[in-house]
Amino acid sequence: MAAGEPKDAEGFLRDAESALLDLSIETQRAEWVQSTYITDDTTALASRAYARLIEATVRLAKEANRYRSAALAPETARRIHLLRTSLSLVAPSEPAAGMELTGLVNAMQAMYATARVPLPGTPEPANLEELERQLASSRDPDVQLAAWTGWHDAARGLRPKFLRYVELANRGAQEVGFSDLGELWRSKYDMPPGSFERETERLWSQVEPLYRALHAYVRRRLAATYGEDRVGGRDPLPAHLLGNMWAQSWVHLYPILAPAGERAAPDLTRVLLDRATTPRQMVEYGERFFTSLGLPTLPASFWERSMFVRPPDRQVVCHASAWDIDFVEDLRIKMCIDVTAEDFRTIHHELGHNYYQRAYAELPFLYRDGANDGFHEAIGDTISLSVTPEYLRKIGLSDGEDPSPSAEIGRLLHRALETIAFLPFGLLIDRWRWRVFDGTIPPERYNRAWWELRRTYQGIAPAVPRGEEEFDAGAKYHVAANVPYARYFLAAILQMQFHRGLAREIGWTGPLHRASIYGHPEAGARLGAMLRMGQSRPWPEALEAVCGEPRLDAGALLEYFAPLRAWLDEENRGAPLGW
Ligand code: X8Z
Ligand code: ZN
Repeated sequence: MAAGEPKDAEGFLRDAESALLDLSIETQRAEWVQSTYITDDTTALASRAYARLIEATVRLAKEANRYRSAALAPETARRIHLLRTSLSLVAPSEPAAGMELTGLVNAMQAMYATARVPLPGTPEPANLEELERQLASSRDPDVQLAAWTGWHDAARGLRPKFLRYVELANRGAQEVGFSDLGELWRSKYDMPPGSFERETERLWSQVEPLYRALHAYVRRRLAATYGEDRVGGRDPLPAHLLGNMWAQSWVHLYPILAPAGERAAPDLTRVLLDRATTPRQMVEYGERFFTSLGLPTLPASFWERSMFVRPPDRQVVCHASAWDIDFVEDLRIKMCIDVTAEDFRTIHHELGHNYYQRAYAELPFLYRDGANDGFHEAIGDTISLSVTPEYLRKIGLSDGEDPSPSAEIGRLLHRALETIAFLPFGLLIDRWRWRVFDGTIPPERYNRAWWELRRTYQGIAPAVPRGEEEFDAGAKYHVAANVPYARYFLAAILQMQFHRGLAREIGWTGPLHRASIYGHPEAGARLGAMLRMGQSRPWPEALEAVCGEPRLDAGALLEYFAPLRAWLDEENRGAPLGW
C-alpha cells in the first residue's frame, strides 16, 4: 500500500491501539502521581497528558468514520464503536479546549480531595475522612448536622468550574457524534442509549418495594432514637442522620437497628483491631481470597507501588481506586485504609478491579475493559458476598459466636444497609447528570433538581434549606471527578447474579446468603473465563458465561434477601410505607 493511501480497517485499528496504549500509559502515570501528591504542578502535568490522550482519541474516532459504512467484520466494527465510546470525557478540538477541560476536571478532583472544614470545638479543620467518622459514630444530631453541612457547603466552590466543564464536555461529545456527554455515557452498554435508561428503570421497579420496606423500618427506629419531631412517621429521612455523608450506606446505624435481643453488630472491625491487623495485612487477606479461587498472586510491584495509607506529609486523593498503569501487570490500589469492616470490604472491591485488569491484559487494547463498567464494579463485591461468618472462621477472623436464627436476620440486615440502601443513590446520581448534560436541568435549578431526585428515589431530605448558591451534587466524589455512576447501580444487581451463578457452580443448594466460594477453584475458573473476555463480546454473553442468564435481573438479589424481606414486612405491619 502506498504511503498516504487509506489503510484497511484492521490495519488502522492496530495502529490506533498502539498509539492509544502509549498515550494511556503516560496519562495513567501522570494521574497516579497527581492523585498521590497533589500540587499545582502535578495537576498541570496530569491535565496535559490526559488532554493529549483525548485529542488523539477524538482524531482517531473521526478517522474511523471512514470505515463505518464499509462491510466490516463484526469484530472490527465493535472495536471502532469502542474507540468512539472509550472515554468518559471528550473535549472539542479547538485550540486549548482539551487542556482547559482536563484542567477543570483535575482541579475539581483536587479541590474535593483537599477540602478542609472548620468545626465548632475542634482546633484543626477536618478532612472528609474525619467528617465521615463523625457522621458514622456520633448520635448527637447537632454534631452530625455540623459535619454534614460543613462538607456540603464546601462543595460550593466547585460550581463555576462544573458549569464550564458541562459546556466543554458536551461540545466534545457532539464532535464525535453524540447529542451530549450523557448520551455518550449511555452508549457503552451494547444497546441504544434510550433502552439503557429504560433498563435501569425496570431494575429499579424490581427492587423498589424492598427498599421501601427497609426505609420504613429504619424510619421507625430512627424516630425512636431521635424523636418524632426530628424524624416524622411519614416523612423522608433527614440526610444527616443516616451515618454516611451521602446516605448511600446506612450500615453505621446497625447498632440502633439490630433485631431485638441481637448484639450490637457482627463486629469484624473489633476483631481486626483486637488482632492489631495492619492495612497491608487486610490487603493480604483480600489477595488470599482470590488465590483460593485458583487466580494468581499479585505481582511484587503491586506491593511496592500501591498506596495503602494516607501519607502524613502531602495531599492525596483518598477516594479508593484501582489502577492498571501499563495495561499489563503494573497493578496498584490507592486507598487511605482504616482498620474497619467497611474498608475490608472496599479492599475486596478494589482487588476485583485489579484481577479483572490482569485477566484481560492479553486482548487487543480496545478490549481491555470490563464487559461493561457495571461488571468491573461488581467483581470484588461478588467476592465480598462470600465473606460469610463461616469464611471468617476459616481464616481466623471470627469472634467465634454461633449464628442463631435472629443473628442471621441481623447479618442480612447489616448487608442490606449497604446494598439495598445504596440502590436508589446508585441510580439518581446519573439521573441528575444525564438531565444536566442534556439541558433539561438548567444551572439555575441544579440544586432543586438534585433534592427532588434525592427525595423521589431515596426518600431523603436535607434538614436545613439548601438554595441554589449551594452545589450539593458536587459534594460527591464522582461528580467532582467526572466518574459515571450508573455502573454502581448495575453492580449492585450484577453481583447477586454472579454470586448465584458461582454458588451453583460449587453445587450449593442452601440459602444464597450463606454461600461462600472461598477455596473453590471451579468457581474461580468460571469467573476467570468471564474476566478473560474483557470487553471483546457484548456483555450479555459475559453474563451468560458466569451465571447462564443473558439478562440483567434483580431476581437473585431478591432471593438473597428473601428472609429479610419477610421479617421487615412483619416488623412494618400496620406502619406507613413511603414518604
Ligand atoms: O467509588 C467507589 C469505589 C471505587 S470504584 C470505592 N464506590 C462507590 C462510592 O464510593 O460511591 C464503591 C461503591 C460505590
Ligand atoms: Zn470500583
